[in-house]
Amino acid sequence: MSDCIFCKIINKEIPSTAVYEDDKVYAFKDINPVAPVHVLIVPKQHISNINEVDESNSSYLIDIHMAAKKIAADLGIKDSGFRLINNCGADGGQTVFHLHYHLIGGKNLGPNLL
Ligand code: IU
Repeated sequence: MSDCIFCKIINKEIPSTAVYEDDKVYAFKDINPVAPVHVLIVPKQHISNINEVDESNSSYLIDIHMAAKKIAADLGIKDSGFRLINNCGADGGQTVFHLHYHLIGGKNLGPNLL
């Protein structure tokens, strides 16, 4: 999608710090990290959010989870643990409307989600 900032990041029109890439998924460091590890994992196909996931594109959800596992291992947080978060829609706190999962870790995040 031409006016989507994450599509521009995926297409390298806007720079980012890549952490992982394959033919389906791109992952890069969040510009405003909330923990020592804060990576965004996005499908290369533009999907606005979970509300747009259907039978035709749901395999991206597996691709994203598999990428998260690889990235966590590569960054040394697989065994200590991490959090994978998706914000969906306005009340969910979504600010960029290209499906993305926050992979957060590198410290003890505690039991609370908020
Ligand atoms: P949210 O789930 O839509 O709220 O998260 C959007 C994230 O995208 C947020 O953590 C931003 O810091 C991050 N981000 C980024 O890494 N690079 C950008 O160019 C923009 C947002 I715009």
